[in-house]
Amino acid sequence: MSPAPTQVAAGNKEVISGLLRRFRLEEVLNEDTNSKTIWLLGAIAGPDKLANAGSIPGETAAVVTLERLAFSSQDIRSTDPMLLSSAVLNSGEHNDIYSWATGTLHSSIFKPDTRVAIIYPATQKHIDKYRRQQCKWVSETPEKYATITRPFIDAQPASRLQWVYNILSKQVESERIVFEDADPENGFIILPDLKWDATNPDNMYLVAIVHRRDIKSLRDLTAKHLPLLKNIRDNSIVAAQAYGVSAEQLRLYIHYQPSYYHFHVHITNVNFEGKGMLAGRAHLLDTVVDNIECIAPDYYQRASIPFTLGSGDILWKHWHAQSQSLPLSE
Ligand code: G7M
Repeated sequence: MSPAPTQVAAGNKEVISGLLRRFRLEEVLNEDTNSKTIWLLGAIAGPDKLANAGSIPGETAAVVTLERLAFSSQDIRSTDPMLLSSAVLNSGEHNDIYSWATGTLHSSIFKPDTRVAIIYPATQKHIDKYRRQQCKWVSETPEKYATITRPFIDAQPASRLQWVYNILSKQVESERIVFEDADPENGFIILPDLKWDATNPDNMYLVAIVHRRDIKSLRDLTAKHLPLLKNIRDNSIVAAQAYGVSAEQLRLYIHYQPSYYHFHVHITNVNFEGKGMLAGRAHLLDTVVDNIECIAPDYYQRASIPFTLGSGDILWKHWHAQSQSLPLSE
């Protein structure tokens, strides 16, 4: 199995700086003022100097995510007491007891203020995922799952999961692993999600990726997977403790539909809120365990499961074509 050329190894500053310098902006795909994030589509000229990649001639699509980092209460309290007095303001208003301004804080300690993520080369699926799009609601019966969703899942190229296999075989991100149970049936790796820089526990975001490769999604879970699910639940607590996050601060959930059809569980600080935990996508691990254990061992094969899809999502195009009895072009 060859290492993935598509994701830049974390911490490889030179490679990432090189990619950013060569990035030519084509389109702002989306922006979110709440999370202070912007998603950019552009092109990067080859040849490329990624460690494990061959030369990529010409220009190739790339998606860059820029996210303003949150303030850390720890820094404000202890590490950098001069933070507020260092403020250089460029505009301001004052009215009675109210004052406000914009400006820049100059920390005495160098602190990054932006998180950059690059997907390069980006596929059309990546571009569609980040482009602003309308949300569509789908109610998936077991029959619709069998005729629409499962064939779509089975048609996913194995290369989409290369990043997962690279983590499981410790070719990348091995220094970020916080917990591993190596058992091939009930084992998994827990590590920080790429969306979290592993510094501020208030927005802790870990992901547990199972070693076994035969569970594509929530739909495949049955009573025989209960030991695995409970194992993840118990050891998420252990992993979170490494960041000072206690059991009652944890929110564990599974996406349906996920972006990647290799079973994994999201482990987040309950104080952190993001789009990934909205109804229509996130299923709490506790509820999943209960449904299988207390309601029916084949609950997820018998249930109708509603979910949302973006209008640009290829799976939505399959659903739409079916409901209109249209032939599929993809
Ligand atoms: O939506 P879904 O349940 O498939 O979520 C997959 C999760 O995996 C997301 O929260 C991604 O941010 C995370 N993720 C995706 N990639 C490509 C990576 C990666 O290379 N490393 C890590 N640590 N997390 C990833």
